Amino acid sequence: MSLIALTRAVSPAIARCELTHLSRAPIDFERARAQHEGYELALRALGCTVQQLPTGPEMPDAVFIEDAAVVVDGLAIITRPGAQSRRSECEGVARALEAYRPLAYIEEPGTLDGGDVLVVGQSIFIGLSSRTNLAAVEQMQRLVAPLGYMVQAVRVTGCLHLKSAVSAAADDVVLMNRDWAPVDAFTGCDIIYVHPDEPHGANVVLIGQSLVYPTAFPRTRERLESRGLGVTGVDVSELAKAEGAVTCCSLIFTAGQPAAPTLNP
Ligand code: CIR
Repeated sequence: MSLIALTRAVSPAIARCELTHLSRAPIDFERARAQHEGYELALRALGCTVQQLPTGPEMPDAVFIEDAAVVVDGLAIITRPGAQSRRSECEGVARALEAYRPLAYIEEPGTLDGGDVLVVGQSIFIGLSSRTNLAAVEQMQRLVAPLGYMVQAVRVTGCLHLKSAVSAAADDVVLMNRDWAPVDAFTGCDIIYVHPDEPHGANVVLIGQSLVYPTAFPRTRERLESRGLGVTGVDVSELAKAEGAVTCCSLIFTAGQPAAPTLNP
């Protein structure tokens, strides 16, 4: 089944990005662009067809495309990002996704960033953060329940998004910083903890059985590799200054929908 990775070019205005937990540091645009290209190369090497959307100076954070939508089997949900400055990103992402999925929308008073949505099998964990509220969790629940997904809200503290604290590293395995999200929400999963010196290391992209992971976290990478997980390292240090990690730079999904089950074989 072919995998699409939707990405979005780095905005020339990335220096004006939103920041919540980080102090502003100068971002080298050309370097950020080159790192983003390296990230896209890694996705291609792991079998994704990369489709890059254009950006503009009016959307400084557009490269973090994950926040504009959530794609599951059978549906793409266009979000209503918690930061007002990011809402204009959604239209272009919706136009790209309608080729692959029926669309649904998070509506006012709901706010939701895709970075707060972690899908593990049929479970969807949604972070209650400074960007995502309970109204959006309830809307998500109504949208995905008919597709067989279970939604669980998880309180996030000390970081921007749920996926800054915990992300999927394999089927039923998560990589986690236990200071930023409650461990007991993930009792059904096998948990790998980030190295204590690398609190920002809990965000990893999972493609099939392979991982794309920042080179900035070598000690946590060792923990992943010692569990037999294959890791491709990417340098995303400039994007990290904009409070981005690796999952946020793509929306990865199957192009074709799984065939309907055969009822009478
Ligand atoms: C923001 O604050 O919205 C951006 N500067 C960073 C968003 C990163 N998104 C993500 O991790 N899903």
